Amino acid sequence: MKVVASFLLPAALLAVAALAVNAPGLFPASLPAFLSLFPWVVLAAGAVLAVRFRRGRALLAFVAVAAADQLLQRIAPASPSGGAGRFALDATALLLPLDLAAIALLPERSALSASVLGGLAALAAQPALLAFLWLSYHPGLAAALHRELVPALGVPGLPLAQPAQWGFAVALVVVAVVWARRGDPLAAGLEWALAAAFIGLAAGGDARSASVYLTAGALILATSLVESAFALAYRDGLTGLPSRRALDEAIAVTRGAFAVAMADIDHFKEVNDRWGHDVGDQVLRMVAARLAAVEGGRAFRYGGEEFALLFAGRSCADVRGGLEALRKAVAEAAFTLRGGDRPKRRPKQPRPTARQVRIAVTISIGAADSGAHRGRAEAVLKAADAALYRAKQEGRNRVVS
Ligand code: GH3
Ligand code: MG
Ligand code: MG
Repeated sequence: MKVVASFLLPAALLAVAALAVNAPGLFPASLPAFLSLFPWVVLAAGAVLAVRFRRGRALLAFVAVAAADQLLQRIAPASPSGGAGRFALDATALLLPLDLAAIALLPERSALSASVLGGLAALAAQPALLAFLWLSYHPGLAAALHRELVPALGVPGLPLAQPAQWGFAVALVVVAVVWARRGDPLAAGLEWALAAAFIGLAAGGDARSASVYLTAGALILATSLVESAFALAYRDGLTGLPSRRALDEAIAVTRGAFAVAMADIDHFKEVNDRWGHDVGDQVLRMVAARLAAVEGGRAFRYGGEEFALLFAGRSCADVRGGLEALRKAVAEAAFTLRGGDRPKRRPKQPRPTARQVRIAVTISIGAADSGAHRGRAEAVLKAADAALYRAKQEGRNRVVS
């Protein structure tokens, strides 16, 4: 799913954009009319999504792309080889990647925060500044934007001037680092939007075909926005496991028999009370990682310190051994806490530091299967919960089915 969202879909959208530019005959004759409306529809829908999902950075990115698109379409075609048109093209090709990189670096804020309004003001100031620079006529500046500054550091023969090439190179690296470090779907969308803008500007086509690529980039950004909202609804942010809602849907689409196990951390309140909530969170993550590795099943965070395991095509008898092994593995695991002074590399001779503590954690598990409940999901979950209750009553750290 992740691969589809972050690679296949963007690549497919870019491929369609490339076909629309290079082989318009493949499309209905109304393609040009569609393409003249396409940017407006995508950018407006993107802006609405960004405001609705409270993604201020995405809103800024749509505005930046829309502004670049308008500058290219309205000014660049007038005199593509020199004069104001050339200046507009060079300046846009330099500013757009730098703007998108700066947007990626911003912290996420809701669409109407002060920093987003500041960003909007900065974006609005850019065309005004460019117009001022052009009208006050600094020929040196216009020429510098188009010059080959260091012959060895550029791709010769690209229609994109060297400063813009550098802008794209810097932006692609910056956004890729943000993507890798924050695991941020919006950064993934921005990286693709940059790639699309680069193709559009470096392909040497007219402003209209550059616009097709820019808008395809904005469309990829909009899909990454939907993807991140989807992840919010179906994934638990703390443990990375799918959420209870995802479990409900997974059961609903399961055909045939299935088994469900409910796992609950024993005396977890005491862990919180004794070591603090942050340590409790770490324990939750560690338990979640072990549950996620269960064989033949999928783990979900059901809520609080309670997890669910779904085994499609299995009965209680089938999964009992695996659950027992899981319970044992958690009980025997030494949960070593990460303290602030924990060494980055494992020392040759481990020496306990003041903040290195081991906490004993156990889980109780209750399991039920669809056989006894004619497959009714709610009843199976209820039965697993009842079995979990019995496991607690019987002394915890055990599996009951
Ligand atoms: P039992 O063995 O009967 O399950 O006892 P327990 O203490 O685990 O159960 P109880 O339901 O009394 O307490 C659950 C605790 O889990 C209370 C709540 O503060 C804590 N908890 C729930 N969600 C989180 C979380 O996301 N992070 C942390 N740190 N604690 C959480
Ligand atoms: Mg508990
Ligand atoms: Mg509980």
